Amino acid sequence: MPLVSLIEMYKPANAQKYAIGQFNVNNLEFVQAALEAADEMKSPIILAASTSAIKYAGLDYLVNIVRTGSGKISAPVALHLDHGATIEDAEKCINGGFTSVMIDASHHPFEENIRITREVVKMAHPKNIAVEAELGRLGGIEDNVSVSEKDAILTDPKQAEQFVKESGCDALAVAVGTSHGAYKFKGEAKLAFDRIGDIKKRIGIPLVLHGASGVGQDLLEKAQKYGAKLPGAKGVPDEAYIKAISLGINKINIDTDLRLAWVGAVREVLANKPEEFDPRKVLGPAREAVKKVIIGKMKLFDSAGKA
Ligand code: TD4
Ligand code: CA
Ligand code: ZN
Repeated sequence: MPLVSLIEMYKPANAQKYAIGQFNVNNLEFVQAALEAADEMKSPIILAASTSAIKYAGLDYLVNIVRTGSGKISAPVALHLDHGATIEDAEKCINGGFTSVMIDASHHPFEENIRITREVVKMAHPKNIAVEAELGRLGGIEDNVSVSEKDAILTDPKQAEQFVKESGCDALAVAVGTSHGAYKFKGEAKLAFDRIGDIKKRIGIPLVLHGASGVGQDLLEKAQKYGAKLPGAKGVPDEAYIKAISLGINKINIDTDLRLAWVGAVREVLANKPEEFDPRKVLGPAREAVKKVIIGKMKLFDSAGKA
C-alpha cells in the first residue's frame, strides 16, 4: 500500500501498548530486508533516513525505493526523517514524500527548541505528516557529533509537559539513559524507567526510545569471529524493551544492530570465499541477516501481527 502517516500508525500502537520499530536505511538491500520482514511478520514498520543517509543515497532515490517496496506489501510503512537538524532538513522531507519527520533541536535552549519544533509542526500537520521532537540529550554519536557521558541530560518530565503543549509535536524522543552506537553502557545497562512512566502520565503521546540497539552477543560474536574489532560493545537488553513499552514507549529506533548483522555477514562471505567477487553473493546474505534482526525486534516490540 502507499506510505502511511505515522500519525495514523501511532494511534493503535498507543492504545494497545506496543512499539513500532524504526529501522534506519541507507540503501536498497536494507529497504528490502525491512519490508520483507514487515510483510512476513504482518507488522507496521518505520523506515528512517538520517540526514547523512540522505546525503549518501539521495532523497529522491530513498523515497522512490521505499515507495516501490511499500507498494508491494499490505503492511503499513511510514518513511521518517531521523534527527533532522534544521527546519530546512524537515521541510525537504515534508515536501519530498516522507510521512514523518524528526526535528532534533534538543541542543538548543528550551524555548528555542519549542520554537523550531512548532515551525516544523506548522509545515507538517496540514499534510498529515507526523513530527517527532527531542528533549534532553542522548550520549553517543549522532550525525558525527559525539556527546560525552557528562554532557548527556535526561529528559525532565515537567519540561516535557510544557514542551509538548507548546510545540504541538506528535511524539517525543526522551533521553532516559540510552545512547547511539555500539557502546551504550560501561557497566550495567541502566535505563531510567520511572522517568518514562512519569513523562507518559503527563503527556500521553507516543514516546520514542533512541539508541535502542541490543548489541546482542550473537551479532558481536559473529562479527568478531571474522575479524571485526568491537571491544566493550554493549546495548539494551531485551527485557528493557518490554518494560519500556509497558511504560509508554511506542517507537524504538534500531540502527546499530542492523549494521552489526550486516558487517558480520559480509565478513563471513569474504573470509570463507576469498574467490567470490559477485556483489550479490556478498550482499545477499547480509540482506538476510538484517531481515532476521528486524523480525526478532518486531516480535519483541509486539508489533508483529498488528498490520
Ligand atoms: O536515531 N537512531 C539512529 C541514528 C543513526 C544516525 O546515524 P548516521 O547519521 O550515521 O546515519 C537511533 O536512535 C538508533 O540507535 P542505535 O542504538 O541503533 O545506535
Ligand atoms: Ca539530539
Ligand atoms: Zn536517534
